Amino acid sequence: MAGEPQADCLFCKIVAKEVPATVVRETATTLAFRDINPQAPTHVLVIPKSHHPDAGSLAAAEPEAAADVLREAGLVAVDEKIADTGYRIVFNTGSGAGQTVFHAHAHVLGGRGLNWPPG
Ligand code: DGP
Repeated sequence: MAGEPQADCLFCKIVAKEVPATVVRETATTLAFRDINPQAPTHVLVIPKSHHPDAGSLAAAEPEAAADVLREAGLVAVDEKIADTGYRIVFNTGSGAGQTVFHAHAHVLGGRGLNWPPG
């Protein structure tokens, strides 16, 4: 069923605390933790605790949880002191766009200059 934990999903395992992560924020519906392979001085992933394969399917199935992810991403930026200098929220969607973990997640990136267009 949509939203249910998936046994083969890495981020569901992080939600279940079966795989360790450096958690920086947690709510009833979301978890924010540091990316294992940071691409900027601040690189935090914000995920819904429910399982949806990407941001679009999350927003379609659980719009309130999608809003929770966005709100938490903004609060991560405040906590990390990158809100004033500028930061980026990225949802890679599909393997052609670099998505490697098919559990919806926002990358929150900041602490260095960020070029546009992205690579
Ligand atoms: P994406 O490529 O957009 O699907 O992003 C997946 C991110 O997940 C990538 O930046 C690396 C990160 N990642 C992969 N495995 C782990 C892990 O076991 N722990 C943590 N904290 N991050 C992970």
